[in-house]
Amino acid sequence: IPDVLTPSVDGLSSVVYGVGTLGMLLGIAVVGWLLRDETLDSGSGRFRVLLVIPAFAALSYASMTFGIGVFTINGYDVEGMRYLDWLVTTPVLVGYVGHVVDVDRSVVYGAAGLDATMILTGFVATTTTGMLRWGAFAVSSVAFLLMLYVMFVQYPRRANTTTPERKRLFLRLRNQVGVLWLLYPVIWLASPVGFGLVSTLGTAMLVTFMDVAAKVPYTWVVHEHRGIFGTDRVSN
Ligand code: RET
Repeated sequence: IPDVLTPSVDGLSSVVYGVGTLGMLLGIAVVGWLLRDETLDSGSGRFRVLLVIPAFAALSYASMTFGIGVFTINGYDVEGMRYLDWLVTTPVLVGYVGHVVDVDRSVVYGAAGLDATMILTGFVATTTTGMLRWGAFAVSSVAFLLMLYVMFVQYPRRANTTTPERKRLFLRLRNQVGVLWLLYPVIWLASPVGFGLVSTLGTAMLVTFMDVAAKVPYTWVVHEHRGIFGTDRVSN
């Protein structure tokens, strides 16, 4: 049974995670500052909810900085808080993209469910060995591809509100997810848990960079377009 409660993280990775924590907090601070003069009923209230994404990640990164939730299994260090962060926040990132063009709830939940399946089976791949590991990796990758199919094919087809502004925001967020997220399985394969082409520290740096890049600009982009949620209410 892995010992989850005893802090164990090497010094340099810990520094990288400290930087990740600051990156998430800085992202929140910038949006908070940009919103300083806006009241909650100006349409930005709806948008503010998204700040839970970098906020949850900041907590997760702070934990990892101190080695909390890090356990060693099959000889690899696994950050439990990272998977918890991904499990909670990535379905929100994916679901919100559909919400922007007012896609029916069932489709949004379908995409979010595929995303959660991808993260859970990815966690299984990370913490097991042999056939189970590669089977779980394959299932996770298939869930990822299906999720991209929903975002790229079903979301546009099922959009109920496609004003030009909504469409523009939709495309920016969706394409960001479609491009950036493909690197995660590549990094996993290159990391010590995969083929060991990149060190533990290198993996920590790459994933930290990716996590900040996937979360902080996302909230900035939505912030820029927050006007679409003013008078024009989303019905679903
Ligand atoms: C894993 C390994 C198994 C195969 C696949 C993966 C995909 C992970 C992804 C993670 C995205 C995380 C984000 C975090 C934001 O902060 C689990 C690495 C497909 C796509 C966007």
